[in-house]
Amino acid sequence: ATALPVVINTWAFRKATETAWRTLQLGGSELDAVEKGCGQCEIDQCDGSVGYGGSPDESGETTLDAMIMDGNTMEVGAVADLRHVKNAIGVARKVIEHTKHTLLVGESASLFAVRMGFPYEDLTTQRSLLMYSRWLNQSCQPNYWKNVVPDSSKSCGPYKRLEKVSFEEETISQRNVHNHDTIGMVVIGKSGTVASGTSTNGGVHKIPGRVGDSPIAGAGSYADSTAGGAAATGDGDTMMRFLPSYQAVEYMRMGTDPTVACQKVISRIQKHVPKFFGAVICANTTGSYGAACNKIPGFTQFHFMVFSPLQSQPVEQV
Ligand code: SD4
Repeated sequence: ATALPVVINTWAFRKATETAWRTLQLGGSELDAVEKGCGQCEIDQCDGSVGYGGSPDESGETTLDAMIMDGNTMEVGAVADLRHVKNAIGVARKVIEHTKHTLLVGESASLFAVRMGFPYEDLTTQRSLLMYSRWLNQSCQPNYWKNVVPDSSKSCGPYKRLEKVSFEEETISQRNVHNHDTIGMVVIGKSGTVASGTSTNGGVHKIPGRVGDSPIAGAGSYADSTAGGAAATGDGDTMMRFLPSYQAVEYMRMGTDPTVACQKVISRIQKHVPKFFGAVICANTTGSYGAACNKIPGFTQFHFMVFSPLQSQPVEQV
């Protein structure tokens, strides 16, 4: 038996894994498998944190981040703060295929998507409207602000800047535990070709314009057919500063076992931000794979999915 091909993705998003696997079986490329696998989660609105109808921002809108990377050519296509288009990873794929750019953002990315034939539609659903109105009317937690105070009696802002700023330790809040579950996927084909991708609707009640780690090459995911692939999930505002996916791939290039590579990446971030919420998965070109997460209260186990010729039980955990 051989360990290739392999499909590995963050969280127990089984349908996404199966879709990627089936795509390979039907003769699709590794990039096709990543696109279809992550695209399945966009259709299924996996955990409410991928695709339309989730994570409304402070103005109530759902915006999407996604990327796809070809580990043979080292090309990346990505979209960030994408509005009104559901199939974010599909648009990311068109960025690779039809442009010399790597990353398109905001409404301009939506216009590009429309030119590529994607429907322009409302990403709001009953669920996201309800989340938004609850947030406005009840808690109105300013999840992503610091060193500001409400300018009015309403605690959801507008905010004004505090002149004298105080140091705040990064703490775990509800925002980063379990409402924040990107799909990140690595596919390695029979011949060792690596592709990777991500798709997410980012953080709940984020500040409009916020872009996370998911569409950033080396942060959200990374693929290099001479070493392996990796993908990350978690608090993107923290994780994107460390390029965890790039680092995991570089460790594997040096011969580090995939599990150890993921652990080293997590502990490096943890040294600076002890309570960050996040996990990394990776696989090398022989089909060995691994994962690690930062174990914090409320997040002591991380589930991920693996499909390979050696795998009978796809859900794994660390
Ligand atoms: C983000 N990393 O936008 C994404 C969210 C996520 O598990 O991965 N949650 O920060």
